[in-house]
Amino acid sequence: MKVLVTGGAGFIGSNFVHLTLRSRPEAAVTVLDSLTYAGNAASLPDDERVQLVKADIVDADTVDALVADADVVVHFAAESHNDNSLDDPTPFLHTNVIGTFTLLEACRHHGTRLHHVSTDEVYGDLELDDPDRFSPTTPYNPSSPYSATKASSDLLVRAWVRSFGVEATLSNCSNNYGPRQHVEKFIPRQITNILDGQRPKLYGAGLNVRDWIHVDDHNAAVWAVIDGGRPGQTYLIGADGELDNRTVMAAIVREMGLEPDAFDHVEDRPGHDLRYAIDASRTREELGWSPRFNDFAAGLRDTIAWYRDNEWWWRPAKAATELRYERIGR
Ligand code: NAD
Ligand code: TDX
Repeated sequence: MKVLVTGGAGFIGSNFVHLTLRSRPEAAVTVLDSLTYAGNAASLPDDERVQLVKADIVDADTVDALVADADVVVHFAAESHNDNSLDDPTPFLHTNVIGTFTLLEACRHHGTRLHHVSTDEVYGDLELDDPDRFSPTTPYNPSSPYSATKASSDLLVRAWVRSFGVEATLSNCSNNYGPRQHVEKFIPRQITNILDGQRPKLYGAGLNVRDWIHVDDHNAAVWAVIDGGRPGQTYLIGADGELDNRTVMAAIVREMGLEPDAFDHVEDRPGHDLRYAIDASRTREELGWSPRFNDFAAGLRDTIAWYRDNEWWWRPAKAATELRYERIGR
């Protein structure tokens, strides 16, 4: 089975490639990735079953040739960071919207099976006490340029399924954590700040709730959708892992041996979504998937250990990331 993974040098995509090599002996993987600041060839396994093609997802000729040669395409490539999208939305339109369009056209021409990886942020946010969680019928209501472009890409996929019969599935997942996540994101930023002797940074009061899932659980669900998902269908992926940012910060600080108040409150993110929460019952019931990493404290401990042991991986990105945060005052 030839699997084309777009964005496979990023956080979730590279973990998907590792999982695929471990669990699918018949699979050969081609990664299409332009290696932006968020992509890292060193995240990929050194294995003859993996080939990296450095190309932009909007490069229609390259995308067409790679799709022609694939049995299935898994589309992770995206600009993925909300703070960056507030600073400059341009690359988000380019990659998330035009990139997804380019890939859809290639899948249409070659009749290739596509799985599109998306986010729960397309649904906007919830009140802290809202009894309902996001479900496949929740109306789209994105808040940031990032989530608006991901919502756009989802709608393009749905339209290409309906109008052109493209055989595509979609999944919308909650916040991932685990190894190889860029140091701009919440959990790795705090861990690497502490390893660097710098204070961690909490946005606003830290009351915002995220629904954490281990990256391997997300990727196992992606494989479950590829294997058993119905074309045109959307599957929500989450592990019932709601925690507010203060609680996650407290767990990191405690686990790394610091005093409970050893972090700074910094200016809040504009338009900051308050709460995400996923109802994954369709995915669980229809596909028989369930998360295996049900102990967040243990998963966090392993993630901290990974960053301690792999400074070579994150060090090159750290200074530039913090400079960018300094410029936007967070
Ligand atoms: P990431 O930023 O770590 O990785 C993105 C990858 O895409 C990088 O390797 C980058 O080089 C590549 N890329 C970016 N622009 C490209 C372009 N124009 N052409 C080719 N490659 C390009 O992101 P991630 O956190 O791994 O997220 C992967 C996907 O999962 C995204 O679609 C994101 O929206 C979605 N998602 C992420 C989360 C999360 O918690 N991180 C949750 C749900 C969904
Ligand atoms: O230093 C920080 N301090 C802080 O309090 C950072 C970087 C973030 N935060 C807060 C903001 C959010 O409430 O932590 C929470 C998580 O922030 P991010 O890691 O930036 O993630 P989020 O904005 O929730 O989006 C993530 O989940 C959905 C991914 O980045 C997206 O790609 C995915 O679609």
